[in-house]
Amino acid sequence: MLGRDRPARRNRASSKKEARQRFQVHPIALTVAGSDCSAGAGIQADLKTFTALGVYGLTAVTCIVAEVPRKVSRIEPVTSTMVREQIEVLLKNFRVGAIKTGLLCSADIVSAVAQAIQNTEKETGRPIPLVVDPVMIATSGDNLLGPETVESYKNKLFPLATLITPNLDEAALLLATTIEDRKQMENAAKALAKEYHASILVKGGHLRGDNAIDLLFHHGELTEFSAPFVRGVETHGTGCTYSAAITAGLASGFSLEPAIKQAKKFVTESIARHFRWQRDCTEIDALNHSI
Ligand code: PXL
Repeated sequence: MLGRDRPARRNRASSKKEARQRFQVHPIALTVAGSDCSAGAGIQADLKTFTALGVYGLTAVTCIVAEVPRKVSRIEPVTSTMVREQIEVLLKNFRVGAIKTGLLCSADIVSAVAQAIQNTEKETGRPIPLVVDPVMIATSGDNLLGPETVESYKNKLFPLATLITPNLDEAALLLATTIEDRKQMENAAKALAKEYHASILVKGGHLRGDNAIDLLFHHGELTEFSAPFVRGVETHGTGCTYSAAITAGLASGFSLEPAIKQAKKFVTESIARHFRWQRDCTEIDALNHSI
């Protein structure tokens, strides 16, 4: 009897362990962002990125954008109450390893996101790494936010951030300055880190050069992340993909620098293996998130 019992108990124990691994250890990340119906940016890009990097993705939708890569046609926000409810219900029920924010659309929504994150962290006593991609200006040049929303970011969301990831235009807007070279990029990263007590990754992709260079200012040190600039591809959704990939790394337990290194590689490869479709003499490109 005993002899027959033992392997059965061991089997039970090992299958319990497997179940624990399958159901609890799998990393989870949450994106709080807008829906891009053309699926190159926003929550669609974030989910594809999370999946490619082995992370289960959750979403809280902030707005719906009717658009194609070169043209934003219409943006409609979700109510701030609904945004808050999505975040709270997710954070209470899933063990989220990291959160990112993308397009937040209005000052009320920025404020609701900050409150929802703060409230649940207070309740659970567990701070969650937060990556804020301050989506203010689309690659197409379209201004996506008004000045009161930018103020709400500065006062409510940036103070909660682990990492803020502005591109050059966004960093320049936040500091009311211009950024045209590497030295000015360094100064911007340092100034933003000092102002918001967060790590800052300034993305220099828009500076012309052979390499796309980003600068991280983290714990008083500057680190450069560089990759060959992929020319001739329209890069709608690159910023979303990059910040989602960093968030996936943090949710998987990486510290900041390895998470950024993995993310930079992922985004560069997604651009290099892009899709391209031709219709009526115009081309549409899209990042290819599959690995
Ligand atoms: O790429 C910035 C961006 C982010 N999120 C959504 C967008 C866009 C740009 O168009 O639509 C939903």
